[in-house]
Amino acid sequence: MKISEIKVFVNCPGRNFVTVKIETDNGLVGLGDATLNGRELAVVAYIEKHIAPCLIGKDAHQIEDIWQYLYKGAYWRKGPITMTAIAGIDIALWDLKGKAAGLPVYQLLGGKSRAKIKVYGHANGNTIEETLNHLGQLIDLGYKAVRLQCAIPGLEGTYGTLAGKKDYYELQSSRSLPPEQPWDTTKYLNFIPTLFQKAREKYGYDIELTHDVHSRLTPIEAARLAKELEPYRLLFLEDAIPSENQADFTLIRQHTITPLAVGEVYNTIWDSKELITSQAIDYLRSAATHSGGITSMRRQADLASLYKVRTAPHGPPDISPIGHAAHAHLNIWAPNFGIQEFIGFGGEPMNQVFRHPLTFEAGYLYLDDQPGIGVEFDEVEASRYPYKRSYLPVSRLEDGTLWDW
Ligand code: EZ4
Ligand code: CO
Repeated sequence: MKISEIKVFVNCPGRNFVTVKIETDNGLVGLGDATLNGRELAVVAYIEKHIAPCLIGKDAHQIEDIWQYLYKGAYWRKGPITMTAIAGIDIALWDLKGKAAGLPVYQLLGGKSRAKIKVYGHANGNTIEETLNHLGQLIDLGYKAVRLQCAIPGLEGTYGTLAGKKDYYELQSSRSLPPEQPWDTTKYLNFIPTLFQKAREKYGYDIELTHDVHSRLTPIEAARLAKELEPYRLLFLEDAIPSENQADFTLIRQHTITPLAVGEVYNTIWDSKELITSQAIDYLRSAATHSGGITSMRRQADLASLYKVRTAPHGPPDISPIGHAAHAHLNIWAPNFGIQEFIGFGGEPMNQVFRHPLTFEAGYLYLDDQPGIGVEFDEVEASRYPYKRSYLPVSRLEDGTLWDW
């Protein structure tokens, strides 16, 4: 099964997605997701100009060797552009191997550890009342776990509060430049515990709740928030701090029993190695699409399992249905799977461009048995939705200081 062609598609059927298609001399086709939100075209060039020429003629079955070739062989290891490009290729190769074997990818990983995949949704609002009404709607839909975000009084357009709107939050800007959002840590810290207090008063303790700080606090501020949230028993607090310094999590840990989750911007196992082995975190949120594909995610899950860290892959709408399907295969296999972030694919035209094997029902995702990853990509339909340059917002303090995000 020799690689005969590698094609890269960039489309915007609601969101920008980079889709990798590998063709082989025996007529099979494998699909991978290589979408890096806001920096998509750098990954496209990396694959088209630098990776594709090296892989033509190679045996598509040699997934591990190709992964090592692209990681070690480039000399320039790690980094989001490289690892998203490797991910796109790696996911497509697993898809091919599954199709060649006539088996779903989870079977190649070792089979099912569970029948269905628990997910958490997002409840958002401009006020606590709005957020709690949204939470109520998700509980009615059967969600067992929900992330709560709410606009902070005095801070317009806080992260996550636009999720109900069609364009989520990055494509909201009418200019095609990064939107800017204000930040104030004091206002934030004074407000968030009340959101969770009211949520528990209204809905009790059966529904599991999380919150995403989006890396805006310092370690000691994060420790204070995590401690103040203890009475509300979060499933986890996500991205409490930026994590260039992995040891910072130990400081938070020493102050609180609120479980900690991090990893959506990680691109290799090295980014989380100390966090896992020191048991400073409870959930690892790295994503197949940004973290070197299925080959790398399997390795991360296995390391995490030794230290009682569970997997909770990043599942935003800027990961394509191919990336989500890759997660579903990993999640249904991983003995230490925790929970998957999932807020749906936004209906048409997404579902026409990507036909995927996932069904949401009552708080769980179900994965259909199909060979490979199980996604079909309609190139003709996709070509009707050209790429639109778009950016994530940036965050500034009132005095103009650029802030973490
Ligand atoms: O900001 O996917 O947990 N989810 C998140 C996401 C990320 C975006 C970045 O592209 O934090 O909404
Ligand atoms: Co997040």
